[in-house]
Amino acid sequence: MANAQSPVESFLAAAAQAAKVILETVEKDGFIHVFSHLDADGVAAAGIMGKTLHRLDARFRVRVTQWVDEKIIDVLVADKPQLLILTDFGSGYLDLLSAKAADFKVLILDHHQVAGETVNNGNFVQVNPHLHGLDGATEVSGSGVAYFVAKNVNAENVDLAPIALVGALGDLQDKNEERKLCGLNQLIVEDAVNAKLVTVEKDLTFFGRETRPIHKALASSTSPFIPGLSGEEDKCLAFLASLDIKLKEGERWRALRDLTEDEKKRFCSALADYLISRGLHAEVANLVGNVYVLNREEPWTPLRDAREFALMLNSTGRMDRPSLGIAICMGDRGAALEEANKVLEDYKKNITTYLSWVMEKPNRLREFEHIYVIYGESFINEKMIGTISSILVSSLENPEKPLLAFANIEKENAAKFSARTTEMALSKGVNLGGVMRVASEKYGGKGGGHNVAAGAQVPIDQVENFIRTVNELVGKQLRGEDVGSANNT
Ligand SMILES: [Mn+2]
Repeated sequence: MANAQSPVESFLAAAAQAAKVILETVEKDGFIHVFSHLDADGVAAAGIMGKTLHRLDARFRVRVTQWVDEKIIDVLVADKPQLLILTDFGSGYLDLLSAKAADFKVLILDHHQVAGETVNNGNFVQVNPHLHGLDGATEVSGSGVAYFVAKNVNAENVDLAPIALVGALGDLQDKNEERKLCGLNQLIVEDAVNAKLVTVEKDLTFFGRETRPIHKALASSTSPFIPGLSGEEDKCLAFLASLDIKLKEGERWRALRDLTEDEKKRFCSALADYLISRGLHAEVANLVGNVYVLNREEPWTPLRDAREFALMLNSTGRMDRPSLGIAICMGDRGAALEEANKVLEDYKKNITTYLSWVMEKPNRLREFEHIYVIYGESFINEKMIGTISSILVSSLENPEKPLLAFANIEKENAAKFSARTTEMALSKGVNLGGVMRVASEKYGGKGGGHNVAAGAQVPIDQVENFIRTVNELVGKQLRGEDVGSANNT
């Protein structure tokens, strides 16, 4: 770096520059179009931007979608916004944006790997940790980037810090010791704690530990995903009974917080044994860790625990109801929350159905030399494929192999792939962003992403070729060979 700024300082300077663009646009009463990704992080980012613009009394509109493509950009620029803000995606589509939107003011607030060039006419401002030597996979999420911009717009927006943490957890950025958030995320944690909005506790990381019957909390665990227990309340009941843990106090179901220290120890060590007996050693570390409690939320709602909040946002995006998630991020606790609760329940049912479907027959989850592949084909909804691979990646027998999952997108005659890597594969040099880009482009598709999580879309008749190539490329990376980066410049 040419100047003496630290990476964090130069990132924050970029966020301040983006804030200036927003303020200038609002001052001229310009129309602003916010466009965001539909996962939990993207919905959180949309909520943060929505709230920020609402507070400025700006004229704006928010839309959420699964990806950026030519058709979508055509629609966006047809609105003739004075400012187009992309959150939680955009950096992977710079060439496309430069070709289609060069005459528009564009803010890209993203944390994905950067691909292509921004048009050099002063119209584009990009805020992305990768441009400052910071890791976008673990140190800050899309909603975190949006948060730093929002905070520069107005210090009052510090109250959106909890939403940025929800987004980071939704993107699984807590893959650190004791499931802590680190890097720029840690700065957001400090903001939230200082404002008394969030408390950080160390406990079992299951959802509903304050409110839910223990067997239900256990059955709803997807991080870790515990084969044989996750999604299976009956088996969880039997498991707890075998540990001699009382489930009820009189008529009332006990929650995890009601367990005595001794019971909690017994429960944890039995779960650890269970995971180890299934070869899931790495998951033991995920049982206990930092829990992020949103102090102002009602204890019996899913919004109280930041990870569960993230699951709810994800559910609204994946079930085609992202406006509910955005409304909740912007502060709605009435009808939107009530409706989102229903969406969340449906979503959980879907996940359980898909997971048991995958495990039911061996040809649905196939093992190759260097990777696993879930053949979701037309059974798994393509919007759920990323969720399913995130849940299952750390539960497979060989922790060295990344997991690919795909589902067909019938109307586009394409297959959508989602890839997730394990910590072990990552430490041995696997970078899925590069693999997905190189392999998909070879077969007329497109792809890219982070080193730990990436995606691709390929023509349906090229699925087998694509899988074969991904398997080869991952093998090469494991041998230390370079296969090309996620960035195609
Ligand atoms: Mn994200």
